[in-house]
Amino acid sequence: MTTTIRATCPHDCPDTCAMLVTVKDGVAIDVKGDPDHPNTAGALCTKVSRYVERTYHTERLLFPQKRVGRKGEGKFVRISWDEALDIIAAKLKPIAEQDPLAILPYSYAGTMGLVQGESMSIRFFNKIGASDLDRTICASAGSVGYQYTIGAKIGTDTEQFEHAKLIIIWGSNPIASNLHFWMKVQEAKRRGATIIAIDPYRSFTAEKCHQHIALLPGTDTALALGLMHVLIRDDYLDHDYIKNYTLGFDQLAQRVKTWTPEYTAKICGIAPEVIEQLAQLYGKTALQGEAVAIRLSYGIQRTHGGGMAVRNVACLPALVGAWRQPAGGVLLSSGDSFPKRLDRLQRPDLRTTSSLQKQRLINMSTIGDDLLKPTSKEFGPAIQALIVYNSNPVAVAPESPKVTRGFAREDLFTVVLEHFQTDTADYADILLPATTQLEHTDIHATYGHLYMMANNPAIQALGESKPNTEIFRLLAARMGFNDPCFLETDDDIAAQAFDSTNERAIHFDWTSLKKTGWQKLNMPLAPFAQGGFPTASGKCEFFSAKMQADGLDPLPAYIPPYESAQSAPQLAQVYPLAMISPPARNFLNSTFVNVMSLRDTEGEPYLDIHPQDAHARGILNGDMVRTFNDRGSMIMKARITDKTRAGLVVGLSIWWKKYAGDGKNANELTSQRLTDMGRAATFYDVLVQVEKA
Ligand SMILES: Nc1nc2c(c(=O)[nH]1)N[C@H]1C(S)=C(S)[C@@H](COP(=O)(O)OP(=O)(O)OC[C@H]3O[C@@H](n4cnc5c(=O)[nH]c(N)nc54)[C@H](O)[C@@H]3O)O[C@H]1N2
Ligand SMILES: Nc1nc2c(c(=O)[nH]1)N[C@H]1C(S)=C(S)[C@@H](COP(=O)(O)OP(=O)(O)OC[C@H]3O[C@@H](n4cnc5c(=O)[nH]c(N)nc54)[C@H](O)[C@@H]3O)O[C@H]1N2
Ligand SMILES: [Mo]
Repeated sequence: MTTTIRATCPHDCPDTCAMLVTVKDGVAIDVKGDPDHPNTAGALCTKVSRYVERTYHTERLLFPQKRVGRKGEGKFVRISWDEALDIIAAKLKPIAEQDPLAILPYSYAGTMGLVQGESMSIRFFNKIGASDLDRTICASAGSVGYQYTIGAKIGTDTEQFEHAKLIIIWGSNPIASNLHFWMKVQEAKRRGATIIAIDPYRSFTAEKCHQHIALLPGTDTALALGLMHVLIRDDYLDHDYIKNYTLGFDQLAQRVKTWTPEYTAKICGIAPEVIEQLAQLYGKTALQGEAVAIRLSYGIQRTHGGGMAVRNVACLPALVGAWRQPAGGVLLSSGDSFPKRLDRLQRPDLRTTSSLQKQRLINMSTIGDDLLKPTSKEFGPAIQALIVYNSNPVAVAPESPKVTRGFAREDLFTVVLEHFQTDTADYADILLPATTQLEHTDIHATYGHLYMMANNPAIQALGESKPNTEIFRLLAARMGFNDPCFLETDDDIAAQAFDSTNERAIHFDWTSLKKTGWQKLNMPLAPFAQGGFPTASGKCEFFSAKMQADGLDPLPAYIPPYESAQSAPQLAQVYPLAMISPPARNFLNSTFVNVMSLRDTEGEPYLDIHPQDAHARGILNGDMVRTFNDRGSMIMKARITDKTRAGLVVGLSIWWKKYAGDGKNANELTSQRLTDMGRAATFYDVLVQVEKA
C-alpha cells in the first residue's frame, strides 16, 4: 500500500519546507516538496532530497550503547534501554543532590521542531535545576542588533521579494542556505530587478548577481555608516517617514558626518565609488516609489561587531521609507512573528525557588573553556555531566582543540542522543539512538517565512530508536519526577505550541494543522508601512536608549574585527590572512557530511586562496596546505581561485573531523571571543597563516 504523509523539513535553515513523504508498505521511498506550499513550491534542496538515504543509512544508530574504548576513540558495546537509563539516572542523581548546576544540557538546532527541540528536554533540565545553556552559536548577535533598531525579528515577507526593484543580498548565500528565497530573487530578476551581493567571497549567489561588492570581513558596520552618510548628504531621504516613524535622526546625521565614502572605503577595502553608487541606487529607487529590499542574513554577524553590523543595516530602510512597500524593507528573520508559547513548552515554573536564585548560564560558544574550568567561586561547580542532543559540538563549536580536551575529560559523564556516530558521539559514555523527522511528531515555526508547519510521522521508529521527547520522559521517570507534564504526549505538546488567542495565530489548531500541514500567520503585508515598530518608542530607533542602558553606544558605530590587518597589525604580521568558513552547499552545518552522495559532491576539505597569496607562498593548485594560528592547525587541499580576495582564505564547512585527512576541521582555528552584543560566536573573525604542508 502506498500513502503520502505531510511532513516538514526539520533542519536549521530559513526555508522550513513542506514535504510530502511517499510510504510504501511501511517504508519511506521518496520525499518531495509540497507543490502547493507558496514558499516550498514543490522543490527540495539537494540535501533534503536525500532524506530517505540519510534515514535508512547503514550507519544509523539503532540501539543504546556504552563506551568501552578511550574517550574519543568511538568504541562502544550494545546495551539495553533499561541498562542505559539506569546508568544515566545513577550518575545524575548524586550530582543533582550535591549541586545540579554541575549538570549541563548542550543542544542546538539539529531539529528546529518545537516538540523535539524545545519541550520535554528543557522541562527535564528545569526540574533538575541544571545549568542553562546560552544558545548563542548562530544568530544572537544579529538578533539583538536587529531588536535594538526594529524591536523584534519581524521583516519583509519572503513571498514579497519578487516584487522588489532592487534586492541587496547582504551576508547571505541563499543558493546554498536559503534556496527558496533565491527562487523569489530569480523571479524578481526576470521582472527587471537589480540584484547586488555584499560578501567578501564570490559565493554561488554572488556570482549570479548583477554586482558583487567584496568587502573585508567584519566591515559591514562601516559600509552601512558610509551609505547613511551619502543618503543624508545627498538628501535621498523620506522626510515624512523619518519624522513620524523614527527616533534620533539628528544624532544619526551628526554621527555619520565623518563617514565619507573615502574614509569608509579604506576600512572596507573597496572603492569609494562603489559606496556612492550603491547609496544612490538605493535612495533613488526608493524615492521613485519602487520597492528596495535587503536580505540580511547571519553571515554578516559572525565577527566582533556582528550585532552593530545588523543594527546599522537595519537603519537603512527607514531613512528612504522602504518599509512603505510590502516588497521593501529588510528581512533578517521572521522568527518573532510567531506567537510561540515557550513557557508552556519548557515549563520554567518547574524550577524551585532556590534553583531560580542560583541559576547559571553557560555559553555554548565558550564550551571549550568552560569544560576545562575547575570549581571556583566565580564559575561555580565544574561541569560533571553533559547531555548532548540536536548538536555536534566537537565539530561545530569554536576553538575545537579546547572543546576536544574538555570532552576528553575522564571525570566528565557525557550522554549523546544522536542519529549517527558523529565526532561528538565518539566522546559519549552513553550513546542513545534518536528518531529522525520521518519517525516522530513535531510542529515548527520558521525564521524565513510565515507558515506554522506540522510534521506527521511517516514510518515506525527504526531499530530501538526513540524520539528525544520519549527519551527525556523515560529519564524523568527514572529520576522520580512525577509532575504531570512529563506524561504529556507529543500531540499534547504540539497543541500548546502557539498562542491561539494572539491574532496572528488565531486559527491555530493542532488537529487541523496536522491534516493541512501548514498555515500562514495573519501578518500585515507591509508590517511597518505606518511605523508601529515593536521598540519601546514604537519607532525605528536610530538612537536607542536601551543600548545606552545596556552600556553600549546608543548610535550606529563602527566596531572593528578582533583579528584583521587593520585592527590587529601585530598579530597580522604573524598571521596575515583572514579566514572565513561558511557552509558548504551540500552540508547543513555538520549534518549530511556522512551521506555519501553529498560528501562525494563536496569532495574533501578545500582552502580557497587567491592567486597572489598562493604565489607568494609557492603554493600550486591542488597542493596540500597547512593553515594555522596560535589556536590550532589543519591540512586542506588548496584551490587557487579569484572567488576570494587577496588576503582572505575560505574553507567551506562544517566537515566531520573524522572525514578529514588529519582529523581536524576549520574550528581548530576559530576563536571563543564573543560578539559586541548577544554573546555570540565570532567564526568569521580569524587570522591565520598558510604554508605548503
Ligand atoms: N546548505 C546549507 N544551508 C544552510 C546551512 C548550511 O550549513 N548549509 N546552515 C544553516 C544555518 S544554521 C544558518 S545560520 C544559515 C546561514 O546562512 P547565512 O545566514 O546566509 O550565513 P552564512 O552562510 O554564514 O554566510 C553567508 C555569506 O556571508 C559571507 N560572509 C562571511 N563573512 C562576512 C562578512 O563579514 N560580511 C558579509 N557581508 N558577508 C560575510 C559568507 O562568505 C557567505 O557567503 O544557513 C542555513 N542554511
Ligand atoms: N567554522 C564554522 N563553525 C560553525 C559555523 C560556521 O559557519 N563555520 N556555523 C555555526 C552555526 S550558524 C550553527 S547554527 C552551528 C550548528 O551546529 P549544530 O546545531 O550542532 O548543527 P549540526 O552540526 O547540524 O548538528 C546537529 C546534530 O543534531 C542531530 N539531530 C538532528 N535531529 C535530531 C533529533 O531529532 N534528535 C537528536 N537527538 N539529534 C538530532 C544531527 O544528526 C546532527 O548531528 O554551527 C556553528 N559552527
Ligand atoms: Mo546557524
